[in-house]
Amino acid sequence: MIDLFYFVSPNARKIHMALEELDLPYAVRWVDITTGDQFAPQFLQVNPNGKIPAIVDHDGPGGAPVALFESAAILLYLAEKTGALLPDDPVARWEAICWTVWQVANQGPGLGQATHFLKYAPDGGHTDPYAQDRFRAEAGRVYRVLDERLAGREYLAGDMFSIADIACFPWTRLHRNHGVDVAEYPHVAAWSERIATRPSARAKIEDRRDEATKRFEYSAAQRAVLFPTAPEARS
Ligand SMILES: N[C@@H](CCC(=O)N[C@@H](CS)C(=O)NCC(=O)O)C(=O)O
Repeated sequence: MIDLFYFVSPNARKIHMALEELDLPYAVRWVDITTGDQFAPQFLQVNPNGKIPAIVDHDGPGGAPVALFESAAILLYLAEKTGALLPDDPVARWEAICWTVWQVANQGPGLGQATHFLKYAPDGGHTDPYAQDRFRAEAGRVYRVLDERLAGREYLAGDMFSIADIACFPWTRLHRNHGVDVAEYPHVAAWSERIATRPSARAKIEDRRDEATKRFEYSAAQRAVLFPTAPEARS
């Protein structure tokens, strides 16, 4: 059994998709990152970085429990554990790994900042046009790079659906949040629609957020937890 430490987010959705693709048994452990569950001592033992997703595989290497964090590491772990979702051909395999790492180093951070400054920042970010312009431009770059890679390919590593596709797909479903219309990137749009038909992409986890949080109408207290602007107080 695998514990999936989860909140509604494209990063957590990757791991949910991978577990569904691989048909591995899992239990969802809800971590409300808007109220600070990610800083609870018990959770920090699983992920000292205080972010979801994370997993505990109770049947880890040698049959012992293992805790893992960072979505790329978790995807690689699950692929290695099952011998699936990575091509056997060494070149295609390393291509899949490159695009998985690209996602966590480029697509996730760039689109995350675009979402922040275009959608969540105070006053809708209008007080900070530099940040909005900067990350709208970075979002455009990220979609262009992905589009060029997908031209003439069904999936990021070629013919085979892999963890690289699982890593990148959930973010592209949120293109409007990035100041982007995915239709302007036709290869990304077609690939994303193809993946959206997979049962793993349609699988649902109960959304335990309240209605205001679902609309991303965060209270001052939630903003202080999620978007701190002062250095951490250390005792
Ligand atoms: N590089 C990490 C990013 C994880 C991440 O940023 N998680 C966010 C949700 S998408 C989070 O837990 N935020 C809570 C916080 O920063 O306090 C990964 O790919 O797993």
